[in-house]
Amino acid sequence: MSINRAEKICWKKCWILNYVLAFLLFTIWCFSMMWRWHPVVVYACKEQRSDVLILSPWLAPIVWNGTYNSVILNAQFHQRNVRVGITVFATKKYTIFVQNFIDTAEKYFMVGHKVTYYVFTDRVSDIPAIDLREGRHLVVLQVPTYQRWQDVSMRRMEMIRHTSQERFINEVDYLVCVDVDMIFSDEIGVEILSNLVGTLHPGMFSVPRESCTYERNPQSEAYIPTDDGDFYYAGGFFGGTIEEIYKLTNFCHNAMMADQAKNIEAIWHDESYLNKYLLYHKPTKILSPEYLWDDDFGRPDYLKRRRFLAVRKNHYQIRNRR
Ligand code: 4GW
Ligand code: MN
Repeated sequence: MSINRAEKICWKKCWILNYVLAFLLFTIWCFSMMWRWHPVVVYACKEQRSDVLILSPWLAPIVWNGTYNSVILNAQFHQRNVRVGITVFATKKYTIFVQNFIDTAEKYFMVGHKVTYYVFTDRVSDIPAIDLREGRHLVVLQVPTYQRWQDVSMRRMEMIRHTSQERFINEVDYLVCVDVDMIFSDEIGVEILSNLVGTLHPGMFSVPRESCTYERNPQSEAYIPTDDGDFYYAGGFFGGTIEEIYKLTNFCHNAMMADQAKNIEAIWHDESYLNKYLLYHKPTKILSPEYLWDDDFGRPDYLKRRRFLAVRKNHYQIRNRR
C-alpha cells in the first residue's frame, strides 16, 4: 500500500470518527436538555392543555385544570396572608340555597385561606348558623326586597358597590361575587384571584361573537355592536380586588340607572352590563366554565372538572311571589 493511500484511509477514519463524536455529543446534549426541561414542567404542571385556549389575546390566563400548580400558588398567597371575601345574595325564597352553598364552600372554596362569607338577605332570621373552619367567618347583611326579580338581580351591583367602600376595603383583599343557587363540587382556590376576573359563560362558550347574547340595542348603555366582543362572561361569577370591584359595580349600576331613566332594560340584566364593562376593561384573569357549570350543558370532553355547579331549581316553587 502506498503511503498516499494509507493517509487517505486515515483521513476517512478521522471524518467518520468526527461524525460519530458529533452525533454522540448531540445526543448527550439532547438528553441533558430533556433532563433539565422534563422535571421542571412535570413538577410545575402535571398536565398541559392543548385542547383549549389558555391565554387571551391580551395575555390574561384562562384558568383550566392542568394550567397551574396549587402548591406554588398557595405558598405565594399564604406569604401575602391574603383575605378573600365571597358575596352572595339570598332574598325571598332564595335563602334555602344558603346552607348547601356554605357547607360545600367549606369543603372546597379557598381551603386553608382566610375567607369571609357576606350573605345579603332580606330575611336575616332565615340564615342558619353554620359551623365554619378556622379563619372563616360569616357576615349577614340586611338588604331591601325588590318586587321584580330583575331588580333583585340587578341591584346586587349597587349593594356590592356600597359595601365595597363601607366594609370590604377594610376587611378583605379580593372579592368573589357569585350566585347563591349553586354548590361547590370541586376545589376552587387562589388560582382564581387577580385584579379583575371574569368567568366564561358555560352556554356561550365557543359561540361566535355575533351570536353572543350581548345587548344589541344601540340606545342601551350595555350596547355592544355585532362586530365587537371577545368572550361572553357569566353574571353569576366575577371577582377582583376591592378597588376593581368598586369600579365595575359603579359602572354597571350607573349604566342600569341611565337605562332605567330611558325606560330601557338590557336583555340579560346585570349580565349585559357586566359584559359591556369587561369588554372595555379587560379582565386580568379569565375563569373557564369549570368554575360555573350547569349540567344542562352536558359533559363535554374539555371539561375535566366541575367545580361550581348550578342547582336545579323548581322555578315555579322558588320564584313565585313571597
Ligand atoms: C324569578 O322570580 C326570580 S327570583 C329570579 C331570580 C330571583 C332571585 C334571585 C330571588 O328571588 N332572590 C335572590 O336572592 N336572587 C339572587 O339573584 C340570587 O343570588 C340568585 O342566584 C341571583 C340570580 O338569579 P338566578 O340565580 O335565579 O338567575 P339564573 O337562573 O340566571 O342563574
Ligand atoms: Mn343562578
